[in-house]
Amino acid sequence: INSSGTDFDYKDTCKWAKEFPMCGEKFQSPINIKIPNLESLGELPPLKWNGYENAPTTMTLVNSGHSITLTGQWDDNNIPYITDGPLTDAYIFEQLHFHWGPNDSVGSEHKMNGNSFPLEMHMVHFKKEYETFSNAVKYSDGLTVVGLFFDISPMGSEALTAILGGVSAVSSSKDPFELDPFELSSFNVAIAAVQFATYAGSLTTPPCSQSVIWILPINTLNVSSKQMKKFRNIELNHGDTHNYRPTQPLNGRSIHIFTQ
Ligand code: 1SD
Ligand code: ZN
Repeated sequence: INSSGTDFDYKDTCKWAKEFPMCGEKFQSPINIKIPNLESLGELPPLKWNGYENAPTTMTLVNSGHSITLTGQWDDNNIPYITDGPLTDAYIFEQLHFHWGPNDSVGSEHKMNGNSFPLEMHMVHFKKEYETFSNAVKYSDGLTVVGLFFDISPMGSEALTAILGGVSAVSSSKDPFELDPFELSSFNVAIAAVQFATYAGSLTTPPCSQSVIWILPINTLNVSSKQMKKFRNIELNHGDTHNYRPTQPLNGRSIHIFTQ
């Protein structure tokens, strides 16, 4: 057990609830999204990405032992945040990280019509009103996570190249690595003009707080086999070879769809 009391592994995720009771609650993530069953949210304003074109002053990649996490520091007026779509307030960018598995048939946390993808990226944001990420997790509307699916394509993704440029430095080290700062807009540009699914759920890792408005574009970005190999070379805690949680029961929640 580490000092923050959040030591866990992916060998038997059903055991998480013993130590982290919220992992056993009813509205957990990830889930399987069955497209034909979705209700329409009707005409929502498009999701708006603000400040994503601003490069941060510093950018850091770290191996948390459960994923690689990218954070940045922006000058006060330049911090990226999202608004609109299903959101009622500004949600400030906190970090992004990835989920993958040992081969291409698994890896994503969410499924679409029962299908997994080899890679899912999570862009974690907290509600501005709640001021910090750690305070925001206490509220049911505290966080919004945009989850992007990646599928294998020989071309791969340029947006991932910048991140993976620093990955060898953190693959078997917990020391943070400073990347040459770059703007995150390549990710939101890649999902312009697509449909999104949205539902209320949780963090997919302990403590599994039910504080997340999930936003999932119903399309995929590209990742090459070579890029996937770099993810699979990352040493995770406890010798884990995957870091996706299995899908959880919907328990009556509705999933809504909207277009931007
Ligand atoms: O798995 C991540 C976890 O690593 C941490 O980043 C947490 C919030 O910082 O979020 C979860 S998740 O629900 O975004 N997968
Ligand atoms: Zn995640």
